[in-house]
Amino acid sequence: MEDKKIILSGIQPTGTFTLGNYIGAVRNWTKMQEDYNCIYMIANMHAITVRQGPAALRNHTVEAYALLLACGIDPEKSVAFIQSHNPAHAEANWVLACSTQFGELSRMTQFKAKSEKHPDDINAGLFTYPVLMAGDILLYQSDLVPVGIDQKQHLELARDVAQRFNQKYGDTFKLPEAYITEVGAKIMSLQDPTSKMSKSDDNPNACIFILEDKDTIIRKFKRAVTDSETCVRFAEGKDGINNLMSIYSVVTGKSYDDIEREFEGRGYGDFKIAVGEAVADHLAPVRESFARLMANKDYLKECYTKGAETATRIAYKTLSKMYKKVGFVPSR
Ligand code: ATP
Ligand code: LTN
Repeated sequence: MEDKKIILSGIQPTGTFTLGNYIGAVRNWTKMQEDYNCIYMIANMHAITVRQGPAALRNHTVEAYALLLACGIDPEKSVAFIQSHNPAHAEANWVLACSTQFGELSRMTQFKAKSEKHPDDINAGLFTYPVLMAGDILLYQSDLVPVGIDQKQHLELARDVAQRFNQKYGDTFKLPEAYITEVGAKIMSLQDPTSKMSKSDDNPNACIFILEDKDTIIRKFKRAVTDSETCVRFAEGKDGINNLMSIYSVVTGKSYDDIEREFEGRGYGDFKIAVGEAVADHLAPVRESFARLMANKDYLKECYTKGAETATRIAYKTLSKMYKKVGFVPSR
């Protein structure tokens, strides 16, 4: 790999990507491929912290991989792989867990939210999830981690764990930084604009899935919850409209001022249709490319096998350093 900064990020195969995943994460990943050494991962080990049917997980994993490529990740330029194909992740997880405190994991808001959502399955994996994630990042000596704002707390924990390990055992890990864009770092639910748009939302109208057809996308935007005003403007308390404006801004490249001018004197109805159309048109090439890729599973397999080989080679350099530092005796 050339001497460029290292980017790493991951996405869970818990369902088709939403517009939130696309705008907050994957869209930015594609843009970084020229200037950085990029490593992107389908985090299937993270996904089983919440119950997944085995067949669904298998399908979603291959689909998520195809979606990464369909969104523009080029497997020739970036390393794109499936987490469970690289055993270093599970191994690093254990060692790092022994440098992570119970108290700091207890403070993770995602753990609290997911425990509330699944009170009958508050498993240990859900609790230690951020340790696995810290390993994902630290194994590759990543400089930057492009994520949506919901992952910021996990990133901070990864830095703390790395720092603690470095202090205890000597310099081992580079300290990673979160890379979070200003617009689109948190796309909100279309039905409850005070909560995050999430793949696993029970209400299908709350989410735009990036493979949905144009009519469905427009219909969902038409039903989006807004407020009782009629003026399209970005302002405090107008969560629904603010959300639609940031989506429209990202897919069209227009500023908030441009958008306010464009819709001056026009109602929310017109604006919602315009957002729906712009989003559907923006996503059309992704849908087409996804269909082509899914018709060629052999090619996908070739790509993820190769990705896993490269990822494993890079990660084991760090893992063997970790093992040495903590005092594990080498087998030969
Ligand atoms: P789940 O609902 O299963 O927890 P998710 O939709 O939150 O899934 P993840 O796989 O956890 O998706 O996240 C993948 C990436 O997408 C992360 O970088 C995350 O920060 C980002 N992301 C997720 N939802 C949003 C959102 N609504 N707005 C912006 N970024 C998001
Ligand atoms: N936890 C992340 C997915 C993820 C990730 C990572 C993101 C797993 N490993 C490493 C960045 C870096 C999420 O989006 N829920």
